[in-house]
Amino acid sequence: MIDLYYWTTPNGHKITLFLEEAGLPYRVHPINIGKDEQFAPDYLKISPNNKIPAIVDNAPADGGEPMALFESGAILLYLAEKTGTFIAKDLRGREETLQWLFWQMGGLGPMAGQNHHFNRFAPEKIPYAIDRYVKETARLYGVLDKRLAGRAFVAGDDYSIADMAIYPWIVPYQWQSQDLDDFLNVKRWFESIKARPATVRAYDLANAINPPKP
Ligand SMILES: N[C@@H](CCC(=O)N[C@@H](CS)C(=O)NCC(=O)O)C(=O)O
Repeated sequence: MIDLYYWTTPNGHKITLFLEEAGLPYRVHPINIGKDEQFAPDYLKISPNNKIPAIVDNAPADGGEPMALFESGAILLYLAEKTGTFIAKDLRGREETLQWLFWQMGGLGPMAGQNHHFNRFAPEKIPYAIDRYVKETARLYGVLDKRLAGRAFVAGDDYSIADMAIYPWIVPYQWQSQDLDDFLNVKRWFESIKARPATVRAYDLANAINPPKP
């Protein structure tokens, strides 16, 4: 059984996408970051960077004590290795997957996150910051679009942890002032992941935990 410490944000969705695809049993512990629950001392023992997501695997492969993990990319890789799924087994395929996973972790996630902040949440509208992050997000969408030309998924024919890391950051494309009609390969890939039964279950769970405000 996996304990999942979760809130309904893109980095949280990455892990429910995996768990739903893999059919691994898990228990959700909502950590409402809007109420600062990520700073609770007990949570910091699991997730020292005071962010979601985090997991505790109660049955790690080494047979030892329950194991806590934080950082969504590290969690996805851990779960892929634990189950032997959603990462290619051959050297080249595996490295393709990891490069795009790290591209999301180091590029798309942080840049789209700043985009959300300055475009949507900052109390003051700062045109320089908005312009910078909208343009950088568009550049990254362009990189992804090129990568997806002639490929079903970012690492090739198979859906992988790289797609699971990227998809939740494309879901709020309108918050990021992006138009999927400008990125037709991304649009096709996006629609195919959106329709997966595991994706539907993951987002239904999010809506049940934190219903969208009218
Ligand atoms: N690099 C981290 C980023 C995690 C992250 O930024 N989580 C956000 C929600 S998407 C959070 O917990 N924010 C609460 C805070 O910053 O206090 C990861 O990928 O796990």
